[in-house]
Amino acid sequence: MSAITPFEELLQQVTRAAHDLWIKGWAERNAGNISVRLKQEQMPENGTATQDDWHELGFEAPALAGEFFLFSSTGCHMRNVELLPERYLGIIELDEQARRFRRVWGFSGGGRPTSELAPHLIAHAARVVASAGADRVVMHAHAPVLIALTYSMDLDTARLTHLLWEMHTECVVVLPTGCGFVPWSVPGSIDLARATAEELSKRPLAIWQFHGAIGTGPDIDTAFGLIDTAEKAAQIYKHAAACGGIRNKLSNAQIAALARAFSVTPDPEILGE
Ligand code: 2HA
Ligand code: ZN
Repeated sequence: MSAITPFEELLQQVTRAAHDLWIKGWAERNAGNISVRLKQEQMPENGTATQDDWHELGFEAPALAGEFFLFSSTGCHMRNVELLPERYLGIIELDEQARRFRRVWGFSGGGRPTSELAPHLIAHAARVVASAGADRVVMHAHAPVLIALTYSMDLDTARLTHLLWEMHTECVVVLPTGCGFVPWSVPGSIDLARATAEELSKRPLAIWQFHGAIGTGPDIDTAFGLIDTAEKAAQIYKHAAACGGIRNKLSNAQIAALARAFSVTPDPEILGE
């Protein structure tokens, strides 16, 4: 029995995540996208020789110069990725100035990386610095209850984070630095990318107002798990509100006790509110 290669394993993880984004109800039509900054050992066995021209990014991400990324393709439906991974996924290489990219694997049928290329790459650049190189995954999903909160409440990062911490015991443990709130901007825009990166330089998860979540981490499971945990807290809030209103929630003292028990340090500015 031949062992699975790191590249094959990565493809399995990404196709599983794409399937789960669909099953969760977080990826209607072509919603959602995934990118992974590749380790050397995760490169495809058949190499990355390419005929593709270099394409201008329209921005620079110097922290990512020369790096390779696996991306979901623009327009792809997450529910279909597992059927044809080489069509709906692909690898891009950034040039040494991190100003241009070219396709070096996949995207068969002429696909291109996601329309959210700028927010993804600028998020990767922020997380490379914030995590000292550990974080490699950026995942975007239309998690509906988190999105609904941005319609029903006046939020900022502190209010959103506090609400999630209060409504689910897991939250402060999984997200001690909080969940960033990013005011609405046009999807895929540099404005959205820069505002997101500002939040992601301090915390691994952010919510785009009226749009969705963007989770990051060293691996697929971590990025997916952050979105899942925040969405679960938002669901609990929604269910409790529908069951007659929020009468009880975790207090600051309980949140602090959780943090001590699980050896995490909640953002003091947010816990203090
Ligand atoms: O990729 O979700 O935000 C489709 C989207 C754009
Ligand atoms: Zn989206």
